[in-house]
Amino acid sequence: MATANKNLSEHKANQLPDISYKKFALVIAEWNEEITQALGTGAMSTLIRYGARKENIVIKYVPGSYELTLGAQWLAQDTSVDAVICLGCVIQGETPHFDYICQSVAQGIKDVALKYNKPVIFGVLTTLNLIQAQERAGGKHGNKGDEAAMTAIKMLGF
Ligand code: RBF
Repeated sequence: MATANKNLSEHKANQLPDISYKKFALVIAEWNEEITQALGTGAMSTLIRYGARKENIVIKYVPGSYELTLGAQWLAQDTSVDAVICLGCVIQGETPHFDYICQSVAQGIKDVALKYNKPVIFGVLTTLNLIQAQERAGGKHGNKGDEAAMTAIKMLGF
């Protein structure tokens, strides 16, 4: 996930849609929980800050990032859900099958978005180590959960 050159939270305020009646679903992986909880907190606070109602945000947990796709599918098939935000953290140094997990999740999330024709956002950190993940979960590179939420909002204004 590029961080130094691009921050997906940047926007022109007058271009954002009214999300006060939009329904969001967050699916959060429990693996690397310290990180994914911080991503979830960032996503929630951004949705609320830009007008979403707490009662219109559902949060579901899956064991690991590999399960995000199926969790996203279960949420996306609910016609009342406008956008799904997937949050996870895969750390390369600690995960021999890093590439398999990352590729599967990236493809899977894209497939769900296309199948249900709604935003399904890839908010999965894929880092070399825990420090890089911390830097992107509320540290010096911001909070990618926040950016994932902003991406969902922007897509709803497409
Ligand atoms: N899930 C993650 O979300 N992040 C990880 O870094 C991660 N590392 C894993 C390392 C190993 C050796 C295994 C077996 C699983 C890992 N998982 C990780 C869990 C994975 O996403 C999934 O939950 C399990 O493989 C069960 O399908």
